[in-house]
Amino acid sequence: RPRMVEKLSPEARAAFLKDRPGWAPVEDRDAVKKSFAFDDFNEAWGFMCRVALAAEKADHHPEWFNVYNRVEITLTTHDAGGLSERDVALAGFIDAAAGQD
Ligand code: HBI
Repeated sequence: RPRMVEKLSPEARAAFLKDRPGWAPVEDRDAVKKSFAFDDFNEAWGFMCRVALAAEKADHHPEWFNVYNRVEITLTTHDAGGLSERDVALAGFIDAAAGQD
């Protein structure tokens, strides 16, 4: 059964977008998206492994696309029908895992 979780308030959403450079709202969805480029596929895949383990641990999973050294990640909380604190937390982990902190 999906866990109950609240959507972010407008203020929390604005703070999220201000505090986390590169994450941008997605058209026609209450979601955010960010693109990453690594030196090669090996680096991209290692990044995805780190994120995958954190996602499993948090039971909160990204929507992502990978081609060679590029990874595009969209975050939203399906159980909430939009952005939640889980997305804020995962975005922070993702940025750190990409070496952006
Ligand atoms: N990942 N992005 C995202 N959104 C969710 O609502 C979600 C998830 N991973 C697992 C999960 N929910 C669990 O609540 C399952 O029970 C659905």
